[in-house]
Amino acid sequence: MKFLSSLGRMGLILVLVVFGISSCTLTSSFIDKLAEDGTHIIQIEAERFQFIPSQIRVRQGERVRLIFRSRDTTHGVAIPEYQIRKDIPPRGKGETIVEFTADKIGSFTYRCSHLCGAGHAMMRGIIVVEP
Ligand SMILES: [Cu+2]
Repeated sequence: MKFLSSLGRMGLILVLVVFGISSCTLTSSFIDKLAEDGTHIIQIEAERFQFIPSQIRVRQGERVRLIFRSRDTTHGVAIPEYQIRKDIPPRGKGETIVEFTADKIGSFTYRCSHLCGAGHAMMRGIIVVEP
C-alpha cells in the first residue's frame, strides 16, 4: 500500500515535470519580444481550427505587431476593435503582419476570417490588453 502510494506520487511528479518542460518549450519556440523601438512583436500560428498561442498579453499603449503564419491552409485574422481583417496565406507562402496600438484595456476576441473548414466558426483567439 505504502509502495503503491509512493509510486503514485512519483508518477504525479513525473507528469508535472514532463508537462512543465513541454509547456516551456512550447512557449519559448514562439516569438514574443519587444523591438528596439518598443514595438511588441508576437508570432502566432494558425491551423485548423486554432491560433497558437490562443491568448496573448500586451500592455495598454503598446504598438503591437502580430505576425501570423499558417501551418496548413489559408486562414484569416479579423480584429473588429481595430478594424483589422486580412487573409493569412497557406503554409510556406509567407506571413501576414498586422499592427495596431493597444489603446483600450480589456479582452478582445479575434477570429479567423477565411472559411477554412468545419471548425472555422470556433477558430478564435484572445488579446488581453493590460493596464
Ligand atoms: Cu477559418
